[in-house]
Amino acid sequence: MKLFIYHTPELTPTDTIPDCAIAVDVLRATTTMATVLAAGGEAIQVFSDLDTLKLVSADWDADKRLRAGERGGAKVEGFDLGNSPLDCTEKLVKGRRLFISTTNGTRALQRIQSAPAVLAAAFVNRAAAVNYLLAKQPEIVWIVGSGWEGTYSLEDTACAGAIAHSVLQQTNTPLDELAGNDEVVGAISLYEQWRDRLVELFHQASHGKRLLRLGCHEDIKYCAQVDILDVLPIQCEPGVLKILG
Ligand code: 3SL
Repeated sequence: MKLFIYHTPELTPTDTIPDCAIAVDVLRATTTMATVLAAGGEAIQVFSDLDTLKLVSADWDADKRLRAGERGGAKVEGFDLGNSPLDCTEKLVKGRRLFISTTNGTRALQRIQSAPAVLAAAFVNRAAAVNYLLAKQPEIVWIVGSGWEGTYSLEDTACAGAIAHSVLQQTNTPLDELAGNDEVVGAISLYEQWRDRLVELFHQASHGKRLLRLGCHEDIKYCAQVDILDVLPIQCEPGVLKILG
């Protein structure tokens, strides 16, 4: 297995596809997706465009769907939800499909959607993503951070590093064999430096600061928990993710 990390969708190559691609948006889209499926959501369907989301979801019974829209960290008017994982209780999401559009996370998923295996990972389900890689042994794996509107995000790179670090430890592979690009080495170092202080790291991050300004302290604490959800959102048709199995 060779791992490649790309900090943003914009930095991801357009001339090849990997065997497996993992989108990471720790704050907060992929954390929310894992949370919804862990709480019994039927599926997640992602959109970069809010109008297309409204159009497609209109074909679903109102009690079988939830519409989540986030822009700039805030809930979009007229949508059922923004992008807080803490709003996604079992009572609300069980049996329903989440139609979601966020500033960056859903764009990252769309950017990699032609890969044969597409996963959504965050710190909350890091182990589930790693277990998938260890079981399936895809040859070329991309981990794509969502960033913020084309720029680097500390929290996504730290999570990519956490995935790479765990694969490295569990396979005893030498770093230079596993690392497909320099970003992997940098991301592992970032994770190692902050692994016991993730909330503090998120407070340093520009998007963490944006969420704090919006009052999302509890979201940040929730998103910093590692390996608390044993679920892996995996794409079953373009733009639609479900739990494997
Ligand atoms: O950028 C995104 O896709 C979102 O995750 C941003 S937010 O955390 O919902 O503000």
